[in-house]
Amino acid sequence: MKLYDSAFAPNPRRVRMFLAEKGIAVPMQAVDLASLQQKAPEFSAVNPLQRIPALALDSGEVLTESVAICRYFEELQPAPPLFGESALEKARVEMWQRRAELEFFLPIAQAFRHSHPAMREMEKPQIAELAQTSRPRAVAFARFLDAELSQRPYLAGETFTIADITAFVAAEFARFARITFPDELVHLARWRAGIAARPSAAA
Ligand SMILES: N[C@@H](CCC(=O)N[C@@H](CS)C(=O)NCC(=O)O)C(=O)O
Repeated sequence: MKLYDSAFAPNPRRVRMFLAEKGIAVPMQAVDLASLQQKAPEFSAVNPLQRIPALALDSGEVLTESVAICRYFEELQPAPPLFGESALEKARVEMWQRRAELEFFLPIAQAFRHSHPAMREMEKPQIAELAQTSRPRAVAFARFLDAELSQRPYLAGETFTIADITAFVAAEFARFARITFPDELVHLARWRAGIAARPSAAA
């Protein structure tokens, strides 16, 4: 088994955090996005979509999509549960995971990809207006998260889940997209500080 990874990219970070929470070690191979190694024939043979992370299994099969890779490890090693346990918990985690990904991670990624000079070769064409409209979308969702996090410690309830990983990694990445969250979002700040203090945040 081998995980194709990159130190600074947010999607691989989600998988590294997830593995750290589980205490699972997987051999990693770095893919250098800056030199467009993901588009070279060698990596394109691994993932024709030319994106990381990708998990190559011993059978030769390759899993991509960060959440699918995490789901695989959750099934292999259920403890600690990061996708919920009861029917209702699992549905809540799914709801928050999708909200975090579609309403928060995506606009932050779009703002970065469509404005940062380093992304010129990866995002063609770069659409400045898309970056501009994505920033307020991300901040609006941060306000919503703040209100939700005034009610409970984590997005999906009392325990830390993959939804927190997705939203935390997005929030951390926001500064590279020149997005700042208002100081008044104190519940969001409390939640972020708590997750930043977890050993997995350093993974
Ligand atoms: N939906 C995929 C997205 C993967 C993705 O976009 N990865 C970025 C790094 S964070 C990438 O490989 N970018 C390379 C490129 O755009 O050429 C997932 O959840 O894993």
